Amino acid sequence: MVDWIFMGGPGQGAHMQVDSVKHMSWQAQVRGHKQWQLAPPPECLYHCRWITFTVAPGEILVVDTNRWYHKTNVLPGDISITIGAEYD
Ligand SMILES: O=C(O)CCC(=O)C(=O)O
Repeated sequence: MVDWIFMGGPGQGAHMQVDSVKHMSWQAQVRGHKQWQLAPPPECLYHCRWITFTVAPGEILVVDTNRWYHKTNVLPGDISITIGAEYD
């Protein structure tokens, strides 16, 4: 299983992608604010909506990044630090 840490300054983030890891994951926002955009997996493309939200320090996101396309953007004000791990 993969553990990870993402760090970046305002305006940085991940481009729209899906992952290729074994399980879904939790991601805890430690510092800074980061906007996420989730785009539905193909099987619910015509029924599900895009989801856009911001995570703040102390919040934890649980998402299957293998299925949901995702994109992130660190918001102005501080660097962003996120830790996460796969779980089953
Ligand atoms: O947290 C980020 O900025 C990127 C997260 C990501 O792309 C991932 O978990 O696969």
